[in-house]
Amino acid sequence: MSKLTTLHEFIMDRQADFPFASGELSRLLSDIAVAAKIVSKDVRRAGLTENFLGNEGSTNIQGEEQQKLDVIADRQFINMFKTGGEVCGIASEENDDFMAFTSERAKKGKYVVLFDPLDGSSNIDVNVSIGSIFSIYRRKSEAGSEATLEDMLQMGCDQVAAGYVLYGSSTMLVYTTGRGVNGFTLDPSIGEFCLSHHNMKMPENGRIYAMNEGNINICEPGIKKYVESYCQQTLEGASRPYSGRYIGSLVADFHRNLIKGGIYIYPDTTTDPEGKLRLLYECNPLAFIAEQAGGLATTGRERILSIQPERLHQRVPFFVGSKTMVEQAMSFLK
Ligand code: FBP
Repeated sequence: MSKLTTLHEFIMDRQADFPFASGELSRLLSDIAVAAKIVSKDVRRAGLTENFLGNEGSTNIQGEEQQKLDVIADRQFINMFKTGGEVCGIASEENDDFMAFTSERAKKGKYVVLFDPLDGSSNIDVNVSIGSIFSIYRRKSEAGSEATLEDMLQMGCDQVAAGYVLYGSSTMLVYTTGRGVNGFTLDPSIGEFCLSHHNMKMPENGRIYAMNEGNINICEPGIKKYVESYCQQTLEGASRPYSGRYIGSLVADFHRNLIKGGIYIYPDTTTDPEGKLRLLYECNPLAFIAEQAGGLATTGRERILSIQPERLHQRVPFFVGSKTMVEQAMSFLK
């Protein structure tokens, strides 16, 4: 039987990859794993626990109804970051403004974290896979001072680490520090994330496309043409038509395509001219993972990781997945 490698062991082993590492990033990644275990417990018991399902009765800055579990997960992660000592500030989907932590210890923290505590929240009450997404940067402001907006609005290519947690048939944590992508499955019997997917590579091509086709008539003609005359076209020996698979949970759709090959598209539409998904805590972290696994992530026209953010909750069109498929889809927009 092969030796189980826990996430903690893996992080400590990989610390040697960073000559000047002082352990803070390792501790921060371990903190994220602990918060993920707590959220996983809450998600898996949601149907049994009073007050875990349904709306919170408030809306976030995006005008979306907050689910109770959105707020619970948000609090778990914020509490972990606030008390860990490595993080000086955060921004999350559920909070209008960024938070600069004010304790002397936190102000010395080297990192900022931007995160979506529970992605795909419209699927919580119907027991469909959901996820958490995180993006980590080194602060730009002086250590010891309070975190600033400038610390939050950094380009995706400057991320030091990013990842997601998938609450699916099992709970998985997938992350990168810029040296490849690795996946860990939570073994509830020992309460540990264990290495299950080493050095993940996204297949260069695939035959799965994921898009909310309910929007097909409100997105630009190039996308309609790509879906109808390319993805859905029957062509002998060309592994088409593709299979349409849309879970409506970004993390779940992304994870499937990471393993099997495929493309996920959430374009800009006449109703959402900027697109729906948020650059800082949905698109940048998944783009970092996609590129590290050999895939591509663009707006349909430009590389996601090269966009200079201007606002915390900025939205962008999102085309992510297997390299050949994203290039193909982009060719229809030219
Ligand atoms: P949040 O749930 O975090 O707001 O995420 C956005 C999201 O739910 C993605 O997970 C998903 O891919 C997409 O929106 C679904 O949007 P739509 O319902 O318009 O297809």
